[in-house]
Amino acid sequence: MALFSKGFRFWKRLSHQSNYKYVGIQEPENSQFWQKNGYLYLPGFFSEDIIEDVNRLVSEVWRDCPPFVVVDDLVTGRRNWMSDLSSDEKFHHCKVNDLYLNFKEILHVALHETLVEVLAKVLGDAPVLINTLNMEKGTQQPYHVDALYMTPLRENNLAASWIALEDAHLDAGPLQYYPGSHNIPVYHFSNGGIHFIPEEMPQWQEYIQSNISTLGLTPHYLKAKKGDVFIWHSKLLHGGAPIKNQALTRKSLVSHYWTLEDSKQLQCTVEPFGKGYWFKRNPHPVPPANF
Ligand SMILES: O=C(O)CCC(=O)C(=O)O
Repeated sequence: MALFSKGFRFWKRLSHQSNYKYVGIQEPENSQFWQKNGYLYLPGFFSEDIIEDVNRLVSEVWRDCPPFVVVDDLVTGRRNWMSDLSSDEKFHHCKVNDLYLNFKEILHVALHETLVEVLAKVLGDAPVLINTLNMEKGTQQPYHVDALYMTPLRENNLAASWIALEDAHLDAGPLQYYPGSHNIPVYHFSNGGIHFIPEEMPQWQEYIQSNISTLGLTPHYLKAKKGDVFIWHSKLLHGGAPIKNQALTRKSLVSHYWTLEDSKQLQCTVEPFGKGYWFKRNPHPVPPANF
């Protein structure tokens, strides 16, 4: 599929259209970049003001702990309502889930007009925002591919955007990724599907590791600046590097997108926002306290 049929002209057009400071991506010959590497890096995409709107919102959410916000506590490994966290737990590393369901500030960035155009090019269809995650610190998440967990109807019909809400120091557990790993043929679990089966993850890891060695792929670490955007493919191997300096934060917003066609086929309720869409659904269920 010719993803970027108009090549560099497309990017120039985008940079003129954007309301935000936009300084282009990678190299002019980037028409093949996505297919070869499985990611795009868009430095200086969002202005300070826009990012500060998001940071202000996140601070207010942590101050007010609205009853509908769900967090994943990366210390206890539990999913919880933010309003049920103890005062100690509020200091844990947490992923704040799906602020997009309630806050326009998140939709404004995750479905920003220019970002939607880039996502539509890489997905070959209008993007549907299916979740968002706000992080204060590095996740230290093991290497994985998103297609394992947010499994799209068709294996390539998922993409993610990562927005730096502050400068990301390399000691703060930066995003790590293997360029080109999205070209590793998808792994099929014992039921024939590509959605993960927890007991079979050691075999998946072995499979990925052996392909990485065969292809000679090497990890890269994202030293992002505030306002930069990084977009990755459903099968790009990525995770959060270990945090070397625990005093450092690494504020970021991660968003995942399916395609409009797949979302309709899956009978998701989708709402338009500009030229993109978002999946209107309930927050993730929270297990009972002693579960
Ligand atoms: O920000 C990170 O450290 C990793 C995020 C991630 O892997 C994801 O949301 O899929």
